[in-house]
Amino acid sequence: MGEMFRQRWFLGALLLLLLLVVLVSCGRGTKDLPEIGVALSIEPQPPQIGEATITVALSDAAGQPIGGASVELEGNMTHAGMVPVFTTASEVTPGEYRAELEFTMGGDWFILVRADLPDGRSMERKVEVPGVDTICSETPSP
Ligand SMILES: [Cu+2]
Repeated sequence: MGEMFRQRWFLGALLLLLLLVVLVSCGRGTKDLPEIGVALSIEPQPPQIGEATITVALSDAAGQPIGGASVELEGNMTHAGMVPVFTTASEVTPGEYRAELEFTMGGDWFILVRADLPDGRSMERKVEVPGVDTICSETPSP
C-alpha cells in the first residue's frame, strides 16, 4: 500500500518534470533581443488586402547591419479563427531581408519577425501593422 503510493507519487513527479522540460524548450528561442534593431517596411503603403512586400532590416547594438541571418515572418491577427500567414524572407542586401506576405483580410495585423542570428542567438519581435485596408474601402468587420 505505502509502496504503491510512493511509486505513483514518483511517476507523477516525473511527469510534471517532463512537462516542465517540454514547456521550457518550447519557449526557448522565441524571446526578444531588445538591442537588435528590427525595421520593417511594407509595400504598398498604406498596407492593403493582398500580396505585400515586407522588407526587414536587422541591425546590431552598434547600428551595423546583421547579414547571414535566417528570417521568418508570421502575419497574424488577434481575433478568434484567424489563420496565420507564414513566409520565409531571403537576404537581398547584407542585413536586408525580403518576403512576400499576403494580407488575407482587412483590419489590424501584427507581424512576428523570427530571426536566427549568425551568432547563434534567436529572437522574435512583434511589429504592429494596424489598419490593413480593404481595396474598396469597406469598414473592416469586428
Ligand atoms: Cu483576421
